[in-house]
Order: sequence, then structure tokens, then C-alpha cells
Amino acid sequence: MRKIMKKAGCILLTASLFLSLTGCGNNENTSSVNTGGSTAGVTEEPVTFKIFAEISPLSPDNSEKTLVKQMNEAMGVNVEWNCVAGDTVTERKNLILNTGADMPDAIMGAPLSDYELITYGGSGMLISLEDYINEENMPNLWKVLEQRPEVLATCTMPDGHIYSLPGISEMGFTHTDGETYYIGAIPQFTAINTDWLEAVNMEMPSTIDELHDVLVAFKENDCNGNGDPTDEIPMSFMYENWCAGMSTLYSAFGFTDYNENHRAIQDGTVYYQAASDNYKNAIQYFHEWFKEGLIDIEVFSQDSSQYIAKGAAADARLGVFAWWEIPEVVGAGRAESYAYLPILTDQEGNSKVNLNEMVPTGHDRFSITKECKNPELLLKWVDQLYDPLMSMQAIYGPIGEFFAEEPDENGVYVMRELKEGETAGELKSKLELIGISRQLADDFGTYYYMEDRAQERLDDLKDFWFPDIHNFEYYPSVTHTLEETETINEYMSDIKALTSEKTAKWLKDGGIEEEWDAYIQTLNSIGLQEVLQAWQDAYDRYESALK
Ligand SMILES: [Ca+2]
Repeated sequence: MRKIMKKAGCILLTASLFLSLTGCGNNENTSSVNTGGSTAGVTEEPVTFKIFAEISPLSPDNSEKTLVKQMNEAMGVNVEWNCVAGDTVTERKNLILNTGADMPDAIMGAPLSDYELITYGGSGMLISLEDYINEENMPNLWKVLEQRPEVLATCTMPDGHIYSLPGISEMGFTHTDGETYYIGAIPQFTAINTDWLEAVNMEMPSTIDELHDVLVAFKENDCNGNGDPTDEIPMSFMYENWCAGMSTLYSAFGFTDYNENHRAIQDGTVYYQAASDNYKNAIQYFHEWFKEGLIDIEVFSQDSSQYIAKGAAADARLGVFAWWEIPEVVGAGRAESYAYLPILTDQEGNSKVNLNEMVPTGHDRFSITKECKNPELLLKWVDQLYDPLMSMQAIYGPIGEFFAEEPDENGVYVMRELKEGETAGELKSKLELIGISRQLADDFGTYYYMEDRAQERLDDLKDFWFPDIHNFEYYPSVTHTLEETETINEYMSDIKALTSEKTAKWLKDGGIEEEWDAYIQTLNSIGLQEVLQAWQDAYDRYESALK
């Protein structure tokens, strides 16, 4: 009976999912010669695995998802899920890894740092996967590796083992220099209210000082015309937020600082951005803006919903803000009132943007613990997600639920029509299966189209932002030795915390001039030079490996 059900499950998959069918067939063939521990395939009972997984806050338990049911059916697998959403994911993951309590067979989606992979792989808590990654066992991943042989290297830890499976997201564009740049190259797009510019009769600023004068005018006038001259917020952002920070404005001081570790590179030398003179000058300058009331004081405390509430208020309240895109903050209707601020320069016309470090390949998507009795079958199960159409449905939602039942005339899947009140983002959050993602550049337009929003952002990067960028050097995706990882792990959080605390204080209250030297000394005394050396050594190895 079970066998019939399994076959029915396979047949239910569309013909275009032939790769999964192959996987299904493989399972039937191999399970009979599998170890005695395997009860999959020809016998009645599915094999049960426990998986700890991250889900989005809007998502139901993974067990309720169509894709999961298909995957289980195809492989004769049953999964007991421990699904966690939001801020508690890391906490719960750490609890499992630190105490070993309630240890699952696998951890999916919840990111593991290199340090965790090396530590828990080295201790045997996570098993090494390289011997299982072959054409027979993981046919879909194998196909990816044939096209992207470098992916396996990025998953291999310094001890030579692979403790987690890759995720690939090649959402990028080709620049005039022939190189591919990815969608997060500039994570913080700054935007300005052009209705307000018109209201105060001023031009689009091109230097940082011109922006200052515009913000003063925004502050002093009833720009939104509601009779209240005090409800305008000249500029808002979210302190240290990856997409809502104010770092793009630092371009006038010779840098941008998108990397959360303040890491940057110039002519092959790695440095700590937040210890540079440029950084000091920028923070000193923007303190004046705080003093003049040009920057929202809530930048240090607001969360994204409070921030977006300002953008979406009944009367427009934001003059200048930063975000991944414009409409998400101010709403689609008001987005037309905003335009991107150009890359601002100093008085002499100088500017510099340090691109965000761009990594299309991650290596923390799926790890198996020593509890797992049948890693081979579990990897076969998860391998289904490296099929392009399965991955498409994991990332966005199933065919028939997120996508229309049938592909378009080009054989490409398109999103189904939204019902009243639905948004694509919300639908995705409810339906997605976080874990493995496989998006090769060619998958877009072959299996499904890039979301309009993503395509638009890439076009904006290419056409609006990149022409103003003249330095394309950025720190690459390197592999650290265990010693380097330990060094970084030991010092980095204190270094970052000091920079964060001091910078916030200097922006709000000033005092950077008096405290700067002591700050640099403290950074050095808590390991900055050691961390820089670790970054530099890894970079130098990477560079020489390229030669
Ligand atoms: Ca007003």
C-alpha cells in the first residue's frame, strides 16, 4: 500500500520535476540495498527525522506545507519539525548546540557561523557531509556543482570537511566592466522627497553641504502643507541597520561603511573603517546635523515598523530616508514623491563608495548532527530542494499557491493573480520553506522570472548608482583558518560594541575630537590589530590562490 502511495506521490509531480522523479526512483532502487537501518522505500513505515528549522513569523509549521508533503512522499520520509521564527532562532539554536538537549537530526535554515561549524564539526556533534555529496546520493546538488565547481570549496572548512550545505543566490547584473555585481552591493538607497524640494524651491542637492541646506529648509517649513510646520522630519534612518543606515551619505567623506564589522580594503590592505580619519570626520560632521535637529533623534531607538509608520503617515513626514527601496517605507502611492539622492560629494566633487561585500554563495543551510541514523536518506530528501523548480517553490511558495498552475507561453512560471488585500511579500512569507536556496543566474527567465521589485532594484543599481562609483575593490569571500576564526571570535564582538556605543554618543552628544585617540588606543588594546591581521592573512591567501 505504502509503495502505491509513494508512486502516486511521484506521479503527482509535474513532468518538469523530472529531477525529483529521478530522486524518487533512486530511492526505490537504493533503499533495498541500503543498510538495515533504512526502512524507506519498499517497506511500510516512513523513516522519521527530527529537524530544527527557521520559519518566517507569518509561516505555519513546516509540516503543513505542500512542498514538504511532496518531498516526504517522494522519499518515504516523515519529519518531526521544531520550527522557530524571528529573534529566538539564534537563542534556541545555541541552546541545542551548547547543551546537546533535544538534539535534532538536522538544522535547517538557521545559520551556523564558521566558528560554530568548525567547533561543532570538530567535536563530532555535526557530521561531515563530503562523502555523501555525490551524483547518486545528491543528483540535484551534483548538477549545480558541475556548473559551479567553486561552490564546494566555499563550503569546505579549514579542517578539510564540509559540515553544512550551500545556498546560492545569483541575483545580479553585469556592469560595464564585465563583472557581475549582486543586488546588495549598495544596501542603503537614500531617497529625498521631491515634492518638498519643490515646496521650498530648491534643487536636488549634489554635495553634502547642499543637502544640509535642504534639510534646514525642510525643518523650517510646512513642507507637507498640513498647516503644522513641526511635523516634518528632515531626515530619518535606523542606526546601524543594514539597509536603513545612513552610510551612503558618508560617501562625501571618502567612504561608505556597509559591512557590519566595519571591514574595508584599499589596494590590497584591509583596514577597520571605524578607526579611519574619514570616519572621524564624518561622525564629527553629522553630529552638527543632530545638534541642529536635522536628524530624527529616534534613529537610535526605532524599529522598522516605527520607521515605516513615519513613511506611511497620513501626511508625508519624511524628507530624506534610507532603505532597500522607496515604496516599502512610504507606500506605493507616495513613492512617486520621492527620488534617489545622488551619491553626494564634498565641495571639490570628491566621493567614494565602498561596495558591500557580495557573496552569492552561503554555506550554512543544512547541517546533520550525530543523532541522525540515516544521513544518506536525509540528504536525498533535502537534495530535492536543489532542483530549480523545487527551489523556486521553496523560496516563494508552491505552484498553484504562489505561482499560477501553468507556466506562461515561454514555459516560465509566473506569480498567480493576487486576491484583494494580498501582497506578494506576505504571501511569500506564509508559503516559503526556509533552508536550501538555489538560484543560478540562468534560472531567472528559464524557470521563473525575477520578482519585479528585485529586477527594478538591479536596474536602479546599474543605471542610477553604479555610474557614480569609481572603486570596485571589496573584501572577497575568504576562508579562515581555525586560529583566525578563534581570533576574530574572541575580539570582534567587543570591538564592534565599543564602536557602536562611542559612535552613537558622538553623533548625539559630540566629543569625538577629545575622545578619538583614547578610542583608537582602546580598540588596539582589545584586539583590533590581531583581527586585522587575521583578515589580511586570509585575504592574502585568497589572492595568491587566484594567481
Ligand atoms: Ca507640516
